[in-house]
Amino acid sequence: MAQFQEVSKLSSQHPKPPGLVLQYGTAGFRSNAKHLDHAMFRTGLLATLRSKKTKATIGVMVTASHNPEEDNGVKLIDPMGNMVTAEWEGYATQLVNAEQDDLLIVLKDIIEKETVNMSQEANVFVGKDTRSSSVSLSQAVLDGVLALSGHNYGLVTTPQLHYMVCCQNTQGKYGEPTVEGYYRKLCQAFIQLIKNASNCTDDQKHLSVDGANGIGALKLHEMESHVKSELQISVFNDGSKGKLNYECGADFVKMQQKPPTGMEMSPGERCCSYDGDADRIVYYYTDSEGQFHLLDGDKIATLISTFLKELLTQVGLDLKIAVVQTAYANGSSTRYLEDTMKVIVRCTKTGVKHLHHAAQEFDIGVYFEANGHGTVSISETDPHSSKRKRAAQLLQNTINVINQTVGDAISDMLLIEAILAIKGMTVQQWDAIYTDLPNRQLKVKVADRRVIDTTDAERRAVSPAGLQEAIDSLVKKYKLARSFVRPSGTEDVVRVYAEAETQESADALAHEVSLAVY
Ligand code: NG1
Ligand code: ZN
Repeated sequence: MAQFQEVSKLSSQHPKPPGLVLQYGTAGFRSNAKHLDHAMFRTGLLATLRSKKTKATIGVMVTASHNPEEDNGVKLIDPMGNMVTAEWEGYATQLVNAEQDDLLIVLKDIIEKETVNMSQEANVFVGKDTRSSSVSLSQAVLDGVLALSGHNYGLVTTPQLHYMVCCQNTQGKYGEPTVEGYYRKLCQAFIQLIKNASNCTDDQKHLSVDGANGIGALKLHEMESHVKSELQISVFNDGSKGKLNYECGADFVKMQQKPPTGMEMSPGERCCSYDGDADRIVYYYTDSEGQFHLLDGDKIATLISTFLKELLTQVGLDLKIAVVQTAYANGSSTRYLEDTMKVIVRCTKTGVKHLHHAAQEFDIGVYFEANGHGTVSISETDPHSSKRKRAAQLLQNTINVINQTVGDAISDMLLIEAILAIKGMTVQQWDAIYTDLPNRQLKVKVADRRVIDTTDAERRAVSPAGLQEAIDSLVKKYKLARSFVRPSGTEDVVRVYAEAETQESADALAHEVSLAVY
């Protein structure tokens, strides 16, 4: 077939380095950008097949999120704006790792297994972040999208592409599939929400944002006019000087537990950081003693779920709400949510697709990874079926400000800003809801990270033999301690997490556990 000849011809322009093996991990393929040209081309091919199979628009986002500028990556977005299924992740790995001569065989195999109708039209949305390598790599994806119906959105945040794919596949029900439509929907809802805030001072309307020198900074500038004077944003690390994710961004701030470089902060001032593709956000401030305070994904989930729970009581609809976390959630947050707030808390494996899935089991599922990646999923509900008009309108606007397809720094930021304003809450008061247990995360390089296998939402190791017992006996030495290890899905490392009553104990425990991993 002519189609396959075209694949052969184009794939020779995107040859696979012999022997190179890549894995479709937690967030798609991710590696040094030098190794990814063939993976991009082939992901483009697979996206076309997925689109034909689902008879819907599929997204392909070129980004390596919070990784260094030298890296890049690619992931597929399914019709409703969520992550692609596990089966198709498997196909992606097979297709990308097929040696050059076997490419057509593997491709035809997938077509046969999935009974893809090759005469069906395909539609693929492609987006990229601001990395220098994203230009040629997204071109490689487009080469792979054989059907010329592909739509190249150019520079967008990851969650914007998820949003637009969902809008396209719901015939506009979720919104208009354009970046402009995205700003309009979210910002209009934000403006409506903020009307419920009385006595908001200009100081409270100001927010400093660290754009991680990435796409988020660019998009914030585009959004500014839509929020008018209701939110005054100062953008730092906007890409004009610094390097992407270098000593800045949400991952740096969360891992280092200190402010990003390139940011001017005065004591008590509310600040936040995005990551390189703007799907994560963390907040922070320094107090008058110069002490740094981080408000991570767990604090964000707490704020949002508290607000929603109160709102549901006001609306008077019987809806079930839950918070979904991972093993990385701070123990204090879980305790507060379960014991004080009395909401259902679920723990899943790392990776937003797992959280998203668990959240969908509830009418309202607030899900956040501790690193600030998360959003709220809301089942088909009609707030206006409530007789309490004002509360119903508040809930409707809250729903509209949320990007339900995936974690989204811009949408989360607008929601958090609105909640703080409505509740008349300062960042210090928000921080004081509960006190984080001191914690430490470490990375350990091992010969083969796959020897570590885990269970119980990654909280316990089942192999290698003896490792969990070793961790258990180390944990026993410290008060309020907890620790676990798991292989990373995005880097060639094993991650170690420890928390305890004091920072010294958390540091010591993390160190001791990392020695046990060798
Ligand atoms: P891995 O490398 O599998 O730990 C990291 C984050 C995830 C998720 C993905 C995708 C941690 C501990 N892990 O995954 O939460 O965000 O990257 O970006 O933060
Ligand atoms: Zn990201």
